[in-house]
Amino acid sequence: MSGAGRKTALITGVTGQDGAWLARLLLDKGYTVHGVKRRASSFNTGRIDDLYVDPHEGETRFRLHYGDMTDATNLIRLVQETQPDEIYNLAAQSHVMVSFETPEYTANADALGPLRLLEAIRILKMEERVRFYQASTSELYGNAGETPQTEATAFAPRSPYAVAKLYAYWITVNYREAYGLHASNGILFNHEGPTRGETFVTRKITRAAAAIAAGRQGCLYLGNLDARRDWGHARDYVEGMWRILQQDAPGDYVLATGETHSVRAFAEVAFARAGLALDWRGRGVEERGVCRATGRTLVRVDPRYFRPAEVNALQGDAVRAREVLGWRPKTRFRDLVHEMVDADMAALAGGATMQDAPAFADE
Ligand code: NDP
Ligand code: GDR
Repeated sequence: MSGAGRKTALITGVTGQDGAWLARLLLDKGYTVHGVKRRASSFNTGRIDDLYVDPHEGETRFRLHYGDMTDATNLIRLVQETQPDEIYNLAAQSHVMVSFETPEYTANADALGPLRLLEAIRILKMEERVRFYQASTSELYGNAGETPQTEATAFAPRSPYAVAKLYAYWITVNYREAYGLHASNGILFNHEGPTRGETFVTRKITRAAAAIAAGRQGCLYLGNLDARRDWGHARDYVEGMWRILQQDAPGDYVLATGETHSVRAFAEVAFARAGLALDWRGRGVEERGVCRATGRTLVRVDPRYFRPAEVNALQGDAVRAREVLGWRPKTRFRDLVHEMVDADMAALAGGATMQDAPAFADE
């Protein structure tokens, strides 16, 4: 622990959706937080700018460091310099569709990245001191034979992303068993919110609903409307991550809402919130969402968004997290969708432009 009994956390992926929520949570709990960010040619700290205090202007418990999951020496130095009590490994190439286009890079960052961090802990002889959290995922289950999925459900990954995360899951378990590390996996089902990346389906839909309602966009193109996911709120899930590392014993936990909804249902709720009632006509590739009021087609299916191998449906059972961690998600599906649409409508009303996420950035 650092000064005044304060705990120190190192968060990789701090500029991402979850990293920003987690940094906020840990700062509120009195932690000193070190975040790892990547060098980029333009600003990439939009989600955490409000947490940043210029070190020239005063004391801060939040510090940023350059780093990359593909750079082992950098990670070793960061662990050594920051001397964390807790490491949250959230950094990853996290887009499933993109992983089909960049499989080798995804494996490097998402599979070998966690290994590099675990090795850093060993090399620095910090096994006794550090607790390690690995951002594992419901994508590990693929098209699981069992519903709902629990910690005991067999893994059957369906993308280069999920295969890389499978390695990360097991190397975390292995370092726990082999070296006695306090290393845990959170097997998190999809979690979203107003700061969700714009190319994941939920945010793509809520941005489009807001933009179409404001007359700034004509139509939304989507892929598989029948895919089903267990969608929760990121704010609730980072609380679960923290609770996992507060346990005396390390372990692996599912975090999920227990509810599943289709992409189509998500779009209906989102468009309705923006004042646009969707009706579906046709099937398969022809399928389209027609606005009941105007008869205009607002959603079309574009096969380019179909995945080479799809995960059809996910639904988690977080009974272990409930019983051991006392964790429950607080946000219901409809409230989540409404919060996201409201935030996107407010952003547009406040002068945001569609150029904030260019059209070619949709996966
Ligand atoms: P995001 O895509 O929003 O954030 C990913 C973060 O990782 C960003 O900060 C990104 O930096 C960083 N990053 C990517 N590649 C590297 C690299 N090579 N080196 C260093 N940093 C890198 O993801 P989420 O916040 O949604 O998810 C957090 C973690 O949880 C990820 O590991 C994801 O796979 C996993 N997960 C997410 C779920 C979800 O529903 N959100 C569910 C289950 C697991 P930059 O900002 O520069 O791109
Ligand atoms: P997912 O999230 O793959 O579950 O991974 P995503 O929102 O990308 O896809 C969810 C489902 O929606 C279908 N879909 C579309 N997806 C996108 N992105 N764009 C579309 O136009 C579209 N149309 C339909 C997909 O086929 C899929 O079935 C997320 C990420 O956060 C991972 O990092 C994390 O591990 C898992 O959630 C749990």
